[in-house]
Amino acid sequence: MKGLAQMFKFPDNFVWGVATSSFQIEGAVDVDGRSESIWDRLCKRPGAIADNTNGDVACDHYNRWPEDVKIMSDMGVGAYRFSVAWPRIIPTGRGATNQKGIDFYSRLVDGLLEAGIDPCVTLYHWDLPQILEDQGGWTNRDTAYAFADYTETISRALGDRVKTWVTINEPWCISVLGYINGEHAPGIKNDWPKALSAAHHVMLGHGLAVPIIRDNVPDGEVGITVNLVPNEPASQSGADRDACRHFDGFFNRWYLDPVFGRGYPADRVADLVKAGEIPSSDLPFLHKGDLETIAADSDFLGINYYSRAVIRDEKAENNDPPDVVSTKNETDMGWEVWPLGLEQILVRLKDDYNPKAIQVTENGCAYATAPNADGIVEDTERIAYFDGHIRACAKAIEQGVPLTAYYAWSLLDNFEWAFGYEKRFGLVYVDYDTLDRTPKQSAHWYRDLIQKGGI
Ligand code: IFM
Repeated sequence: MKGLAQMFKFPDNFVWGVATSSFQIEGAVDVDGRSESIWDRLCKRPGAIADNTNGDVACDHYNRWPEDVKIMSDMGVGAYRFSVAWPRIIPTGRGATNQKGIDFYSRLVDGLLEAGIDPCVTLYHWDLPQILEDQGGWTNRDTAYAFADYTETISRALGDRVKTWVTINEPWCISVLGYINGEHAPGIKNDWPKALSAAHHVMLGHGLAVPIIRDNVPDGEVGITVNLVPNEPASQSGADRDACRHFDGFFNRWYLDPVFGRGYPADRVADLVKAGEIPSSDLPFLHKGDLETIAADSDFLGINYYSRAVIRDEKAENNDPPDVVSTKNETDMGWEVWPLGLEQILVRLKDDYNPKAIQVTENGCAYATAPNADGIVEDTERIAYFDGHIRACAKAIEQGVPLTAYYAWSLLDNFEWAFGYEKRFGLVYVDYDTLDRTPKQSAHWYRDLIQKGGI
């Protein structure tokens, strides 16, 4: 691998962006016809959110979006990835469109384009209308078709101006955090049949959405975003290597393989049966033709990268001593800072799956830095994190990875799901009492990098 002693210049058309999602920043949960989402409901469950907060106000982006667009424009970003809240567009989940919801995103899109920022829309970033959850949510196959209808509506409304579309954000989180550890909505625990059927219907929704976007946005591009965790065994023992294979099947291949036309990984299905999580290798949710639908020809693969995993089989007796250990350099999430993992996963995607293009749709870190007495937010750890990971992108491009975009997570400090507002991922500090925004030093650093187009 070559070093990067001199400045690495990214391709001229490389997209530098920032990302957010609707529930995490918008607030205004009960205005202009928006209905309840599964996250509004989960926030009401005692103990579900670490700081007992909710998304009622969040960053008040619903009202303050012009200020946020101005901040992005000052930062010089080329693109803004945001998600559309399904409960604003079709409050009943399936059926009548709420024009006021469409109008909000339409104004935002126009504001972005006027500022020279390309919108990138994520259709589903976890805020399912609660009314659909009451009918089984993603465990109900009908939800995939409801998602297709919603895709039709919103891509017709915005497709003349929005050219980049992400169907689903992070199916692993929807499935495992929603139905196994229960920290995410709908907050169900240890139910593998539900987790797998929800994952399948989410992926089916992706496959159904792709041709709809193609029809409504012929000059657009569409893909799914998966969160990937590169992994390596703590030692070369059979036990650690097998645990690593298991982890990779569970985290990465379960989503990548079907999207790339390979179906669900057989070894992972066998693991689930062996562990008694599902009764047999028959996957009852899998209908004829589904795998073809899920493997819809996309324009890019979106990946979200935060950290790696070092895998140890803790149950193995007389296991080899570990020769790989995680470093203690961790963010406030307790996630190891490991830029090499981003380079490795990008190269692996090229080698194993050969996507037409890859976009890093999220990468970022939580650190609690607040403004100092002079009002400056000196978030040097965040700068170091971004620097390391953008260098990793550069090295991947040098190795032939078709990486076309990088979106920093996140534009603003925001609602970090089950952690509430305690974890701050923003390039911009948000004072949750006043809702004032203060760009952190990392925002200035990112602006300079974008201006230079290299690192
Ligand atoms: O905040 C989340 C985002 O919603 C999805 N990807 C990971 C981020 C950090 O946890």
